[in-house]
Amino acid sequence: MVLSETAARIKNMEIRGAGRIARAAVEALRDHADTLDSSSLDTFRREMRAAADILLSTRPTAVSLPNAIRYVMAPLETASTLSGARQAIRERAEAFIRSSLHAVDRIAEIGARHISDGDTLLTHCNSEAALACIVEAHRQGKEIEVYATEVRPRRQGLLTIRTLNDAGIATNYIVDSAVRHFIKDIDLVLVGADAIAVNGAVVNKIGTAPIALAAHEVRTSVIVAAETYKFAPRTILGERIEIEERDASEVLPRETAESLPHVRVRNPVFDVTPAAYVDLIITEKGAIPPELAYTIIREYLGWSIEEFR
Ligand code: RUB
Repeated sequence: MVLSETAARIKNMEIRGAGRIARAAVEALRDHADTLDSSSLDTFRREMRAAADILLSTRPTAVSLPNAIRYVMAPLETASTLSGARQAIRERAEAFIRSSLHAVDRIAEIGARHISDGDTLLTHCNSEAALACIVEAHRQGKEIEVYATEVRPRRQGLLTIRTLNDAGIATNYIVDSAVRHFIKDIDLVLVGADAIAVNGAVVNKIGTAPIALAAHEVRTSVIVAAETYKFAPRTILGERIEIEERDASEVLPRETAESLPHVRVRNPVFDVTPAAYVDLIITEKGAIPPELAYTIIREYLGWSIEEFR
């Protein structure tokens, strides 16, 4: 698949979820590097940077995308030959994909430890990392039940209930607004993340923040399953994570919207859950309280405050 096709599929959400987006982008960069017929190293650098920009412009919130691209493109700066640069990009891309898949497996093992026999869980959206924990707990023989939300407007909940059903896990499918009604029956909220700020705030699918608030009210734990490359280094600088707002037609058919000239349909697709409403973040390096987000950025992503000076 050519790079522009991957970019289009990420933009229209055929490829979605922060982890999958990062792996698809990295694969596209690898294949692009392999097929480019550049006349010099400088041209190759320019063409690769232009390709990276196309991928970066697809979805603004999932920080896994710029983190993965930064990792794969780093050898461009240091390579001394065109073939060396191409080779290094290929190696890094493959290493990223391998470690990303391995991270999900590790998160599943660690996350499953936080799920007890008899627990009723609630998950929102469709997170590969969060679902891996749930499926692993079930595989270990823990008797669990799950509430999965619909996730308006794109209904990612349908993907989630398919996975849970296929794993043989007892699942309840509810509309997003039913969360507060059921929250008292929930032992643990388990979700994924598109980005985690240095202050431990978690950016995930719209509706996560009110779920965390409802959980906080009844003292139900909220756990976030997220690979280290979901942590957002630039938040060290105070940079805010952009919240993507998608087309209104995802919420209301265009003709209906056009018949209501005084109505503006808003469609932000992520929200921010403050660290105070998050009990634990499970990464492949271990479980941390949200307050320790900076250590992940420094130790595992290799970004330190000095880099911004
Ligand atoms: C997906 C979403 C997921 C995170 C984590 O939003 O919010 O919870 O991306 O997913 P969208 P994963 O459907 O708009 O991409 O754990 O699979 O990376």
